[in-house]
Amino acid sequence: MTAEILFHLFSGTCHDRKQQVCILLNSVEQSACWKVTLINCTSKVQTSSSLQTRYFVDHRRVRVVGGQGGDGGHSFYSEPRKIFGGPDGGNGGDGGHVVLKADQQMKSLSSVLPFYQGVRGGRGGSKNCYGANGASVYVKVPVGTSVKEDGVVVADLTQHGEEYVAAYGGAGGKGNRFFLSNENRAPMLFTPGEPGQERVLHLELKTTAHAGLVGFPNAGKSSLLRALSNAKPAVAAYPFTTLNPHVGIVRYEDYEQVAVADIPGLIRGAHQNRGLGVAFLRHIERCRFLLYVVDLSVPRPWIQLQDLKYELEQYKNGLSERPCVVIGNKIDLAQSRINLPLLKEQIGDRVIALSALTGDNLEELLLHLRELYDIYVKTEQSRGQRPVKW
Ligand SMILES: Nc1nc2c(ncn2[C@@H]2O[C@H](COP(=O)(O)OP(=O)(O)OP(=O)(O)O)[C@@H](O)[C@H]2O)c(=O)[nH]1
Ligand SMILES: [Mg+2]
Repeated sequence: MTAEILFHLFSGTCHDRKQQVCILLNSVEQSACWKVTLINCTSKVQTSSSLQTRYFVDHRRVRVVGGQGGDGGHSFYSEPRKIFGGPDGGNGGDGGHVVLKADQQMKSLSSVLPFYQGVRGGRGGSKNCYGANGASVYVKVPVGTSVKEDGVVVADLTQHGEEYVAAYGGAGGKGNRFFLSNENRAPMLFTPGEPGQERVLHLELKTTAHAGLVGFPNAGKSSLLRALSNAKPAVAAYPFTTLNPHVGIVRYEDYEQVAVADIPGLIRGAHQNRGLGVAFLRHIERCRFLLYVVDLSVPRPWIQLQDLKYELEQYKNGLSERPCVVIGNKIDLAQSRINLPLLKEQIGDRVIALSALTGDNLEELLLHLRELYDIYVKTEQSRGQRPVKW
């Protein structure tokens, strides 16, 4: 019976496991032992699901410290027939560097930690043995990461495999053998290793995604990203459900992939840090084209669009001029169907009316998204630059 229960416990999903255990517990005599197993299983479930939540991160502040150099050795050679063999303390090894390395597998800075310390160099030993150099610590960052120090760009990692030494390790100290001279045949002096370089760097991704979903809270941006891609941002009927950007990938039949970012909702005055503030305008700035999502069911939806463009323009001149398309969401609602012609009339531009909830007319958006992407790729190529591919 024990083996049977354990088999059921560790097969299937965690949620299933709990259910299976509950069912089995009804059929088996409940002992303290089984209760412990159940509690352990539940706590594991909670830990793993909280670890799985990983947001898209496009800027990070990192403190990097190179490894400390190893101390010089201090010893004198001695053997039975050669008691005063002279100084033989070797030099310490150099401390390891902290190196940023562009990797095309990385798409976000979410795995970059706030602090990195290089490996310490080894201490110099006797018999003129040098200490081992500390190994370099490599930090993988996405291609297109720009490194800033005190607001000044110090490196741009634009190619796969490109490296930037963020912090140099300290030099190793000198052992007492180094100080041997005609004047001093038995030097007692040795020096400690130097500390590694210490810096505070700001890493920024130049591109958050190809397309950014820009809209007021509750407009349905997250619902739309869920409908377009495999991303699963939270959806709820209250404002500011999304607090961090999410990136979903839209896949086309010819294997081209378009990255779409769900950016937290903007409100009037966002450029003055109202609502969730200017941080999210910065994410929008890093999108190549914009998808304005307007809730068609609210009265006078064109006001939302005007406000959004105004906020973008206030944040950065020309930002609202990026290639864009207006998406009228929630067309499944009766009020939306009344508002749609009014919106078209007011803005005099194309509006893709769809429903993220029911999936109505998503195809039109997918086709237009691909057109915007193709234009972006051609523009970059004509400028002699490589377009960002996902
Ligand atoms: N009827 C209808 N409801 C929708 C549609 N799209 C989204 N909703 C609802 O609108 C509410 C808000 O949707 P979200 O996707 O969370 O909106 P959001 O723009 O991401 O909101 P924030 O994260 O707060 O900025 C949810 O209750 C959704 O179910 C739609 O096409 N039709
Ligand atoms: Mg959202």
